[in-house]
Amino acid sequence: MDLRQLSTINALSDAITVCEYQGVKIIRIIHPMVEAGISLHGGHLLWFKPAGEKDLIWLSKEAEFDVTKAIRGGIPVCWPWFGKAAAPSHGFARTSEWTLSQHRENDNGVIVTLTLEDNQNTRAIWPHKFHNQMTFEMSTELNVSLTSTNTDTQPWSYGGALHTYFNIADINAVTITGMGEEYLDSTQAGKICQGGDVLTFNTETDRVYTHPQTTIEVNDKNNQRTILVTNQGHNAAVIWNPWQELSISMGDMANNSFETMVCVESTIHTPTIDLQPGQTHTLSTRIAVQR
Ligand code: TA6
Repeated sequence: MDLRQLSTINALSDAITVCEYQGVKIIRIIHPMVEAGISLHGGHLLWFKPAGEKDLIWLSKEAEFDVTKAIRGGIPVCWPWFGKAAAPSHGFARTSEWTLSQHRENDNGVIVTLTLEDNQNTRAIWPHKFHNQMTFEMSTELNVSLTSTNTDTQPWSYGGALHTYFNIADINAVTITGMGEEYLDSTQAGKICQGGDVLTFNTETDRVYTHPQTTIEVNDKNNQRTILVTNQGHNAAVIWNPWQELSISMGDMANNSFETMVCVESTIHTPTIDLQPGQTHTLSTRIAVQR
């Protein structure tokens, strides 16, 4: 199914419509500067394409749209923990229903804001009160920010990630710089390792880089472009490609689809962020193309 061709169930403005696929509501943006789609299930950006550019974000052709599962590809919101720190893996934000709270547009692009607050389901998993706001600023660049507020009477702490899947021409020709040298290797039980200045791929790669530069550069050589990923509010950058064997084992990824994706994630890993009642923290990622 081409999600971009779904029929409209509600037009919010000239550029913004709501459509639905298998019970999942999608905010669809068709604007002279940008095309994008955002699922309310998960508060999850699905596609992003500035005018005249190839898609920047990868979405699995086998992605499952099921309100009990996370969507494979796009930008999953991992919150309030990263990975298997607790269950479910990567937290519950990516399988929760978010609310559209604001949308604005002008000649330059579109801004969409979604919110997620604690409810009976979230408190059964994680017993805290919170208010989360996701803001998507979409123009020639994409700026995604997740602002978390402690609305409880007790402090709590959180981790997570904006787990962006990038669309690349060929993983064998991709190089990444700016991720720093030290990483925890998740394929070796989190062993602390030192890498070089330039990361290339020829096997499963699952790393938590502990001292990334503010901007990480993904050289998508066969698309003749460099994707600049500028993160803030993070303390790590996770880089992931499952390679062939793991892709084959995953029901929501085509067997060879690892060749055209790589994740570079704005991550709160260790330490997690402590928020006192009323306090706020923002995790963000800005994605731009340089030619
Ligand atoms: O961010 C990397 C990672 O944590 C990997 O370990 C890998 O499992 C990936 O995320 C996908 O996780 P998911 O729960 O979406 O299958």
